[in-house]
Formats: sequence, C-alpha cells, structure tokens
Amino acid sequence: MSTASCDVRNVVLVGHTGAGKTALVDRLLATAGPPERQNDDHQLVHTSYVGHADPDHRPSRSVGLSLCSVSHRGLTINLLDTPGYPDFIGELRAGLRAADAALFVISAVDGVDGATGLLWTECAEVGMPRAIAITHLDHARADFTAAVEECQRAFGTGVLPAWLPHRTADGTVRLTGLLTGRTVEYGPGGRRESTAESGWSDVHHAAAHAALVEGIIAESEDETLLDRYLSGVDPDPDLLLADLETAVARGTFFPVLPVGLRTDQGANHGTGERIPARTGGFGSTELLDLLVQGFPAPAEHPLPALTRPDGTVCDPGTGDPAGPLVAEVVKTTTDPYVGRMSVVRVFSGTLRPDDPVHVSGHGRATAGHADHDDDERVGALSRPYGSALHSMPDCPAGGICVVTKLATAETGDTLSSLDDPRHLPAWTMPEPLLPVAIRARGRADEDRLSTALSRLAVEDPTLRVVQDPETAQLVLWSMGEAHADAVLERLAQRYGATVDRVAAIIPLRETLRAPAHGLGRQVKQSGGHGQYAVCQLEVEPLPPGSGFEFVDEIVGGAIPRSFIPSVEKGVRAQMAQGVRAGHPLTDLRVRLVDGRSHSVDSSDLAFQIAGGLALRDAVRSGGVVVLEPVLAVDVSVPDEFVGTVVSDLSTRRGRVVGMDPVPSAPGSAPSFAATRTVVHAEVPESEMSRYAIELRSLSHGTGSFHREPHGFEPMPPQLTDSLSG
Ligand SMILES: Nc1nc2c(ncn2[C@@H]2O[C@H](COP(=O)(O)OP(=O)(O)OP(=O)(O)O)[C@@H](O)[C@H]2O)c(=O)[nH]1
Ligand SMILES: [Mg+2]
Repeated sequence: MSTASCDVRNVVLVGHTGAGKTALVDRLLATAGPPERQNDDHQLVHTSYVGHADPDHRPSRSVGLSLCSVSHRGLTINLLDTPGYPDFIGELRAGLRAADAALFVISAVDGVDGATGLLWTECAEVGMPRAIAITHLDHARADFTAAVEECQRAFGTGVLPAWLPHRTADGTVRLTGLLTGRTVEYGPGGRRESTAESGWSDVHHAAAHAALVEGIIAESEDETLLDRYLSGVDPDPDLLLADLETAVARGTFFPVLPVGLRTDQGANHGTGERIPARTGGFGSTELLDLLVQGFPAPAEHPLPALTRPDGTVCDPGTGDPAGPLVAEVVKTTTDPYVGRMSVVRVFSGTLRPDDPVHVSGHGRATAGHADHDDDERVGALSRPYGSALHSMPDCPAGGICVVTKLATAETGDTLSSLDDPRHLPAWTMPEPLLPVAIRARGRADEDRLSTALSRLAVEDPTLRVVQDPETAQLVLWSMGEAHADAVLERLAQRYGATVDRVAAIIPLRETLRAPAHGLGRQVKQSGGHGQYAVCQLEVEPLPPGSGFEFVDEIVGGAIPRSFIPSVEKGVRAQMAQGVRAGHPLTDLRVRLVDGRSHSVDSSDLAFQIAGGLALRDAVRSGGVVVLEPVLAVDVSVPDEFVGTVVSDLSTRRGRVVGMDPVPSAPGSAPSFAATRTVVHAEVPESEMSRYAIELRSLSHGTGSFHREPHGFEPMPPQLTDSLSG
C-alpha cells in the first residue's frame, strides 16, 4: 500500500549552525515512530550520506542535507535537515526545493542572524508556510519570551507563541497551550497531559492567550469572529485551531514552539558534552502535532514551472499521482555500501521501482554542468529512518524517496516519463567564489583525481572544477573553507585521491614602459644553407585592453612581402613567451619599419627568429611594466554595510566606480528590509582570492558578490617582485 500524498508532510529544518536542528531531529525521531512499515522487507543499511546518521558517526556540524521519515498520527513526515553553516548553501537550497514548509530553528541564546533573516524573506517571497522552534532554553541566559520578541522584531507580525514553557525547580518542564489552555508536563517519568486547564489565571499566560487569539482572528476569513470576540465571547478553540491551521498553511501566521531538553537530561551548556540523542526532550509531540495539522499537504503547495524539451512552457498540473511523472533529484551521492543513491521529490505522477525514466539536466552549462538527456531505469525505492532504509512499493506525487542506481542523474535533474519528457527549471545557486588550487600528492592520486572530481561535481552544484589553461593549475571553486575541506575529505576517503593545497598562481602580463626601437638580426652564413633576416621595429605601448597591433611600413621591398607575416609570427610568439619574467606581453603596437633580406639564405624561419629578437631588443631598451588582472566586482549588501564594504575595497587597492540601490522585496523580514545597495568596483584579482569569506564576516552573512575579468592594469612596483612568478 502506498502513502497517499495528503498523508505526507515535507518539512525542511533551517537555521543558524549550532541552533540545534540535527539534535531536534534526533528527538523527533525518538518521539515519533518509524514510518508505517509498508512491508516487512526493510533493508538495514548504513545510509548516513542521505539519512540521519547516528550521533556517534557524524560530524559535529552537518555538511549535507539529510532526510529522515517519521510517522505521527498516521501521517509520514519527511524531515529534511539542512546544514546551517553558510558554505553548504547548496544543500540548503536542495532542502527548500524538496519541502512544502519550513521549520526555523532558533537558539534562544544566539538569536536570529542576518542569513536566517534573508532566508525568511526568501520563504516569504514564495509564500512558504513557516513555524519557529526555539531551542537551547535550558541555558542560564535563555528566556523564551525574549527569544519570541527577537523573532517578532526580526520576522514581523504573524509570529506568536503557541505554547509557553515553564521550568520547575526539579527540572520538569510544563508547557501551556495558548489556544486551548491545555497543559503538558515533561518530567522524569516522561510526558504527561494534565487535565486541568490553566483558566488563564496567570497574567502572563492570559496576555499571551489574548495576543494569539487576536492574531488568529486578524488573519481569519470569518469576519463575525471579531465581532463576537469584541462582544466578550471567547471563540471556540476548535474554530480557532482551524483558522490557525489555514493561516499557517497560507504563510501568514507563524507559530512559535519551545522545544528542548529537561535540565535532568544533562544539558551540556558550559561542559560541551554531547546530549544523549535518543531522548525525546520537551515539546517534540506538540511540534509533531503542528507539523501534521498546521503544515499543508503537498498538493496545496504550488508546483514549480515546467517546460517540454523544446522549451515550451507546459501546465505544471495539480500534483496528481495518476498524472505524468515529474520528479526532481534533490541530492545525489555515492554510498560505499549501496552505490549511487539519489533523494528524489516526486511532484506529479508516481515513481515505481524498476521504472524506466527520462533523466534530464539543462540550464547549468555556465556552472560547468553540460546539458544531458538519458533514459535509464530506477532501482529500489526507500525511505530513510535514522540510518536505515525501509523499502517503499512506490512513491506517489508529494512524496520524497531514496532511489538507487540512477547512474547518470545529477543533483537538480528532472525525472519524467520516456514518452512525455519534462524539465523543471534549474535552481538559482550562488556562485562558488573561493578558489582553492590543488595538486595530486602522488602518481596514483593523480590517476584517480579527475574521475573523482567529476563525480563530486555531479553531486554538488556549488562546486566547480577548473583546469586553468594558462597556469595549468587545477582549481576548485567552492563556497568557503569548510566546503573545500569537505570536498578534499571526500576525495581522500571515498576515492582514495589525496591532494595538497598549493598557492594559486595569478597570471600576470607585461607591456612596454616607453616606446623603443628594436633590431633583430638572424644572420648565419658560414657554410651550407645559411640564414639571413634583419628587421627593425618601432614598438610602443598601447592603452590597457588594446591587445596587439602589427603595422607593415616596409617600402621598396626591403623585406619581401612573403616574409612580412613571418616577422609578425615571430613577434607574436615572443610576446606569448614573454621577455623579462616570462609573463606574456600585451597592449603593444609594433611597426615593422625596415629590414634586409638575402635572395638565397632568407627564409620564413629566419624572419620569425629576427622578429622575436627585434622585440626582445625593443623591450630591453624600453623597459617593462608588469600588468595584473583586474576584476569587475559587484557587491550587494544592506545599506548599513556599504561604508564598511567601500573602505574594505579601498584597502584591496579597489576603485569604486558606482553604486545602485536595490529595493527590498515585498514580504521581507522587517529587520532585514533595509534596502540593499550594489557597489560596483574594479579590484586587482590578487586581492580578491579570499573575498568570499571576508565579505561574509564584514556583512554578517548578508552580503553577496559577483566577479568578472576586467582586463589588466599596471601593478604597483613595490608588489611586482613579490608576485612575479
Ligand atoms: N543544552 C542544549 N544543547 C543543545 C540543544 N539543542 C542542541 N544542542 C546541542 O548543540 C550542539 C549543536 O546542535 P546541532 O543539532 O548539531 O546543531 P545544528 O543546528 O544541526 O547545526 P548545523 O548542523 O551546523 O547547522 C549539539 O552539541 C547539540 O547537542 C538544546 O536545546 N540545549
Ligand atoms: Mg546539523
């Protein structure tokens, strides 16, 4: 029996690194059960690459998206745990794409950071339903009310607590439901529902209850509710609950829940010890209730736009399990035991084991992923519970499953039926902007490296592998240090390819300092077939970006016409080779003004050599200027950081050439609604190699930038020596 799509909830957990997302999934896993067994045939395989790894076998910071399916009140909840560290934004994007609703996990100690604010705005733009779980409430400095107020300041109206926590002296946590007045106690004996209602005797509770009721009424479509409330009738909690659920599903109301550990569960603040993972903690059941009742079924979530292979837009449909197959590879990876595994979100139709499917990936060519279309057969379908896989008979629209054996599928690809292929649009991914140059350690490493890197690039849309033709260096473009480290670790552990980081070479150029005359003589006439070529050049520097100009000013046949191209060829070869420090020469005008030839001994080769010698001669007398590559950089930051960014760019020898305001998007989180400005600047490339990391700290995680080559400019003489190479 398959799970109907109305019985599924797809929820992505997002928030700052260390906020407690993975720990919360541990507790939800302990509270809920495994998804209803579809059959007895469940494989127990280690799947930490896509599933929820055992706490003892995972890094302290999540580095990838993980999926865990749990069951609660007869529904399947697919929990997509994302890494909060900004380097792994590609995994976060994948989680957002696969989910229908987002749970923001906020630490009561650390609060809301800029990146989380931006993410909220992004969810608001697409009307994604959201709720907030407050963690780390066992910390001495933590205060639930203050944390809620911070969320309200950051995210705006519609953020209201649904439960209030109270911790007693013995460590028991009592939660009061602000809608119903029900209380639930989490003590040493576990969870206990109290039959006594609070009756709103507590002033604080009464005020919070009133705020919640008024908030729901404000969002309600039933206008009589407000009249009745104003006339003193407290509305029926069931009606309010229904309205609350509608408002949550519509993305206009955002309930806040306290979740966490009882103090008797060994809170680790100050000690750094790991919390026992398999304890339910408090608030888990209430949170699971909210996920199944408040968050929408997949069919209520608008489906992404669809096109046919010829580019025509087609109706995305209604997410009908009987409709045409449209599914997306949200993540793909290679598990040492299971082989190729892909996490797939089905948007329409039904995916069945062993089905032939059309796999297509388009629109990512600029990011180094060539367009591809292949037909292949899917393997087994399963859902992960913890680190074990449970097989599934099929996966209808709305579901998420793990598919094995999809050999050609890349992260972001679309799966559709062979006779009716469709494409989902490519995700918008930030550019990888941190270059890391690497070199294989030994011969065996080198042999494995290219296959390993191409496999990793297929899995990870935020990784770009570039073999620089000029410097012959292999450069990994990554999102940040932690991302680069994770890639290098995978290279070594999964593919046995060990590499060393090396200093990245910035390719330089040279040009002539002052106009100069050059004489080239290639004269060898002692015995046998000789060589005879003489040429005279007038060489002058041109403005940056002009490139190379060759002017033939030979009159009277001093050099035969057929050898003039030979001189030019020789000059060009010498320019590419460089003269002084081996940097190619550029921005020159070379005028061939005179020369001599011999009727027998002159040849193409002799004039090529003479051309090269003449250029060397001119460079010797005119001197050289070293040119360095300059980038055109567009930095986008909230207005408050513009001053910091501009002064930082000037310390990088950058030149600000303009600024443009960018209006904030509708629905922005209020604290992050300040308009943004794009600062346009020209900055030497050598100063920008670590900008991806440095801008993040300058702008508190809210800045982004784009870089493009912008030619070459003279390098300050004091830097020439240290960088020439
Ligand atoms: N005392 C206490 N510790 C917590 C709580 N929630 C999480 N932790 C601990 O905080 C640390 C970080 O928690 P994680 O769940 O790994 O954080 P995360 O949000 O998944 O972080 P990333 O994976 O980097 O995004 C772990 O040691 C947890 O055991 C909490 O409510 N109270
Ligand atoms: Mg985590």
